[in-house]
Amino acid sequence: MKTYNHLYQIVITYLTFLTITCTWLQILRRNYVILTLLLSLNFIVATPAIAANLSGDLLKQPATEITVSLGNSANELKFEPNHLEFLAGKRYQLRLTNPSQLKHYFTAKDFADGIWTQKVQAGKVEIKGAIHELELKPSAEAEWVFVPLKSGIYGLRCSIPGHTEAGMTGEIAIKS
Ligand SMILES: [Cu+2]
Repeated sequence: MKTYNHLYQIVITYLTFLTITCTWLQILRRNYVILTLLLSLNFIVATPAIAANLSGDLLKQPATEITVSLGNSANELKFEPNHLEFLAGKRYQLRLTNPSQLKHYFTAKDFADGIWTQKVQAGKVEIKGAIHELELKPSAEAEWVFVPLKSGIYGLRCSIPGHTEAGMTGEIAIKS
């Protein structure tokens, strides 16, 4: 009877040990999963953060709004204003409007090469990437969000035949 009791105790101890080990394994496994999940989340969060690092601070900057009118309601062939000034490293939102009955272009290729375009928004469409020229139909509007990079004085014109010749030109200065 004593031997039996002893054996019984060994079995109980063994079972208890097994239960504890299993619970620990489960906890460990669960923690491991959580840890992996956290690491994955960290990775997901970190990757776009690195990608946005270059422009991150600039994107937080409130954009300075400037409006340029392409032509006017009297259908005069000119930009209003025809002289624009920007500071390198600042964020701008250039609003382009066309209050005339004619189609116009905002053509400033060298200026466009000297800036970083965040986006161009027109209606419900948002365009990202390099933009060199914008066409605005009568009563159209577009918003150009960018950061000037290269200082200089750049030419602006409307490339509709006859419009540049008629004086639809301007000057854009980027100052450092
Ligand atoms: Cu024009």
